Amino acid sequence: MNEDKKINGNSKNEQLEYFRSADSEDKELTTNQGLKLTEDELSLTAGERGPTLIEDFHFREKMTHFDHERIPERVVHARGFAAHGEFQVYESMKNYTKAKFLQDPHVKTPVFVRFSTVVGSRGSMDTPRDVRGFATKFYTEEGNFDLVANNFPVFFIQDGMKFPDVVHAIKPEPHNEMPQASGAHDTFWDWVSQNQESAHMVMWLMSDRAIPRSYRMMEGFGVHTFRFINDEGNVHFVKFHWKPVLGTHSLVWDEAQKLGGKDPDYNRRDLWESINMGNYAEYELGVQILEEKDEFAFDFDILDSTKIWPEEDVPVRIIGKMTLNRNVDNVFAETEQVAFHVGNVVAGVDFTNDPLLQTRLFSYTDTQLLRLGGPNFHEIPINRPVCPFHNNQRDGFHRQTINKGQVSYRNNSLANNSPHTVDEKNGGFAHYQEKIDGRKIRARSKSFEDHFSQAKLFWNSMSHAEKQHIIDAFCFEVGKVQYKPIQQRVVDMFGHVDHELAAAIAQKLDVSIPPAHVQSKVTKASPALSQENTPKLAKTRKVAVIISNGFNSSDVKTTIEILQASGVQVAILSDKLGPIVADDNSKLSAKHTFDTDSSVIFDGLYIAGGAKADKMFEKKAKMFMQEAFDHYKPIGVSGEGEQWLNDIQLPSQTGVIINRHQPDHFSKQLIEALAAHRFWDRTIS
Ligand code: HDE
Repeated sequence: MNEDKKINGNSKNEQLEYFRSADSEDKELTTNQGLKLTEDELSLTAGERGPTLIEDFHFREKMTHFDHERIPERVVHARGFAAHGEFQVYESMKNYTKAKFLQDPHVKTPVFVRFSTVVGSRGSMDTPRDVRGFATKFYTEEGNFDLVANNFPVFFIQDGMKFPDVVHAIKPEPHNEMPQASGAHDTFWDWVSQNQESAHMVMWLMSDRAIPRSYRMMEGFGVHTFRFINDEGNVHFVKFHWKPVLGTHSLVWDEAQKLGGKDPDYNRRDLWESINMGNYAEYELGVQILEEKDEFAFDFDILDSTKIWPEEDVPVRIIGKMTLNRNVDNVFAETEQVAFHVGNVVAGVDFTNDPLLQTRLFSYTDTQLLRLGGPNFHEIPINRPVCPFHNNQRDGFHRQTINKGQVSYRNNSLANNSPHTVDEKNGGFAHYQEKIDGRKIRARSKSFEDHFSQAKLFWNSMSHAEKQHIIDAFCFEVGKVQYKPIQQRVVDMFGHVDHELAAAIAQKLDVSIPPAHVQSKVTKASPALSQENTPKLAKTRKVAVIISNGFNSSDVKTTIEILQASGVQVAILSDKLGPIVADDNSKLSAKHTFDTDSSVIFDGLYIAGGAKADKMFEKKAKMFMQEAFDHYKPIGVSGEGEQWLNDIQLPSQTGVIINRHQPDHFSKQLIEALAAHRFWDRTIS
């Protein structure tokens, strides 16, 4: 194609603006052919009570469009939510890569990021136990670079040949389409127990990482080993990381399940509202870099996608920051139509022979051909590069460009329209010339054989609470399996990881405990794997301030002011919407009620009560308090709130803070408690 028409300026925003349709205020209603219409709500009939006529081209156009308004959902990662933003590198990465967007700290590269769950269908809930997709499209001046990442650093399988199998196993079972968005069923655990290479990934899946509190509080990992190549042609191995500025935080399982009903859009709402409020989602880009000579320096294979490079051994170097600062205008046009491809790279980034990566290179284009209906999906506004693109391709479904002239092939002497190739020195992409010498075989290297050491490393790195969550998750998921031999096989498999883990699950499932001597002998831990060691901030956390008529004005208002000054979001909650009258007759307006919201929506509670609270109010406030307590969340109380707290007699009181007319001190403690996020040392009865 020879794309001479400039779609607009070079920025992605300007480009999208070109395609954005204006609001229809004051416009004449027409058909898609431009015919002005006199009526749009009555179909054409033979008489007022007669049959509808096939002649009604307007009705048929409107209905045909509607009938075709869905496209196939993604076979995995169907449920997603996305936002626009920008990326800036902190310092030039010239020594390692020639990728232009990683050279100049002043350059802002537009990005589009789509977060997703993997298993559930497009209408499923946001908070199942699942891996999350974290796919970033960098619109660089040298073309699009897609970092199609997940929030776990490893994957289920080592070779993409098994991808259809693992996906078929974890998706709803085909005979009855159950369960939705869940691995808690026979086919998944049958598959796991027969594919020991999944052990490490399954540990992550059973951990708190699989139920993120927010897309803004989630790490991202490129998973595979890629290559960086600099101007001199020097090569390094590289792994990509996203580190959320707010730290990595999770829900608890009971909360995640309740949120599925109370607010199935919990994660997308969080991102949408945060961006609208100016609480932009921020992530730092990190790279682990290895010299080529160190390819074989580890006790695992760096081409194996079921392995991490422990951060303590290969430090993550932080090289830039991404800020998501703009919501989409139209979910279908942008989030649904965006087409990522792990093969969209720029000069300076290249692939390795990781067999998982190699197979992904086929799958992504293939899937878009079906989903987006043909080979021209790069012309859809969200997928267009911001730089010009020229080749002599034409035609095909949904072609937008009107290519002119007689010639549609390159190197012609007729039309003078042959785009010329570009050498490497001038930005042309040349594949890394890796020397390959081997037989054509279907086999896997012996260096991929150890499936349990890093699963054990992960286990060793968990805190006491995190380990308990993993045990609980196994008991839930495998407990739902109907076929007893599968449960035994799963327990036996994880007996090769850790005996304590396997024994705890075995007891709950009523299967045999595997022998202790089979467990992995690894004793090392990697502190970077535990969420206990993540940044902890109260900023953007959401607190329900629960008040009734007669609440103590000075306590509550000072507390709210201090919380808001530290970036905490405050939601006034009562038994009805509208003004709630304080003891000094001033008012606060409630925007939330016990009917509209639930404790699981909030990170913490401040229950101030009110002298005029009735029995029903008291009962509901106590229910909120008990549930938040059971979810290990911070709870602040004052006035009647303190009485109610005493009434419910909580077994231990860490993270419960009492305000006795010292709102300054109280607020400071509450902010610290919100930053701590959860109080795992509580005894939950
Ligand atoms: Fe994907 N994956 N994947 N994947 N993947 C897709 O592409 C595939 C893998 C990831 O928000 C599909 O457009 C194979 C690893 C994300 O639009 C499909 C294999 C990682 C997204 C596909 C993998 C990912 C996808 C489905 C094993 C983390 C969502 C729809 C060889 C590094 C992108 C689509 C979005 C989507 C294939 C494994 C990340 C079918 C064959 C490992 C974030 O092409």
